[in-house]
Amino acid sequence: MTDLHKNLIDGEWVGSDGAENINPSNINEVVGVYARASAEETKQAIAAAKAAFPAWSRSGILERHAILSKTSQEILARKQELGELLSREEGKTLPEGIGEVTRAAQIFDFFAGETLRLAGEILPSARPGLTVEITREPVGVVGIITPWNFPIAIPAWKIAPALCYGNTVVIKPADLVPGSTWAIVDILQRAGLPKGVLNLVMGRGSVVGQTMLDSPDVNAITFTGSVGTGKRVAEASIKHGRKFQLEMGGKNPTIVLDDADLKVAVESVAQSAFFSTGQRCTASSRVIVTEGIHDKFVAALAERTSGLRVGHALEKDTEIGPVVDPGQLKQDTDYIEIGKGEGAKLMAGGERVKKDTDGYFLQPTLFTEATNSMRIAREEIFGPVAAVIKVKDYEEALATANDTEFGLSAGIVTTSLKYATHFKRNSEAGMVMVNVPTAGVDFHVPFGGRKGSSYGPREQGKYAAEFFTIVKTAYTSAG
Ligand code: UN1
Repeated sequence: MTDLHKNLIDGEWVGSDGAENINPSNINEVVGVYARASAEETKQAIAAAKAAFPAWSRSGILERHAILSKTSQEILARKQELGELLSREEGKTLPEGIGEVTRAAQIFDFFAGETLRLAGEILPSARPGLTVEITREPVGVVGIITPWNFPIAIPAWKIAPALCYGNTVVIKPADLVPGSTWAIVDILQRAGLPKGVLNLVMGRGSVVGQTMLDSPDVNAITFTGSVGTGKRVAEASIKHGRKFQLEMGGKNPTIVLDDADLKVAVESVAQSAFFSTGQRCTASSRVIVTEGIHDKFVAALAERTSGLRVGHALEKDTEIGPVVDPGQLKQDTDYIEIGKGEGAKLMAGGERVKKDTDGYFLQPTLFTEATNSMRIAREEIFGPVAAVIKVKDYEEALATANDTEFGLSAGIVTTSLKYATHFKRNSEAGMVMVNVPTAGVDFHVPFGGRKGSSYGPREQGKYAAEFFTIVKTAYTSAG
């Protein structure tokens, strides 16, 4: 088979059989062929990571710094090419694809820097004459399972800290979009990683993911994806007594208050709800609007929504790329029917779009007259679908925003310092956005949610050390 991208196991590229990676903007185009690992190959990858751990965990910080820094530089130098690859396999627009690649480079750069800032603490002991040292050590073999919606940023924000703190890695990217992860693994390998430190096993969750979950030699698993799979990761990990970190769904609210700047409100909601085709766990799908601004806001947002240009991800004027695959498209269109059936009013979109190429194009879709008890306001759709809920005042808006099983990101658009301040303190989300979209986060600060959205320590920034290291407390008596 030509053009087969293989798995990386113990420093060797292996695999003879593969699956086609299809472009959702044009389903007649094959982006590439990617090997699918067997359970046996996954076990070999885990064994290789285990064998590589003792040496890598003691490797010098300059070696780790050089590899992560070199990786950042190559990703950045190739951002156009890698951005195109990402947009072709996942369907986000080219500027969004290049933006995500840039973010991946920034993440590697950040963790290259963190290798030089590893620190501990020294405290006097409660017992005179003793000292206490608190240090962080790597956890061991880290299993990484990533979703399809951020094919390069999420692998980067899990691989970079794992390696920075001295862990070895087995990564399984989403079966739908293995290309971007393959590219960064190739870059890291050429940047000088010793064999076995980073292993790539592409393929199915039921084979590769399950083998990782069942292995007693995987010491920690970091997962981003659906709630259902997250629960399976949790159950299997508790059974093995391993550390785990989950980033799952969201049903993120944006509150728009009477005193909001209308333009800021419309842009913020359009961007959070529809950009990246709404396929972000940070997307805003519940728009909670107070009654004084409601009609004006809804009219402006409906106009903006209808004007968004849907099309091929690589075309110059496209603002909204295709849905990723037929399964997600069906989920989106099913929820549009559910919304209509529940009595919400379809204000914009709702239909598939025909283009020159055969792709999964769907109009951004806006419902109004929704209530917070409707399924379209409670369940994560993961598509370009948002529902407006009208409320009386800020107090009702806050209660509605918090009335959800999720708690990842929450926004408010207001010019009132009083309400903005109150919302920052009383929102039950892990990330709060004032006059900015709920999606689109910085790379150097903690990321994560509360309630049903997340489990375990935060990702990103220096807070990543919490998951990727284990604390040791050493007592010394001078003699
Ligand atoms: C962002 O909004 O910039 O899967 C990132 C997701 C999140 C990442 C969102 N983990 O959508």
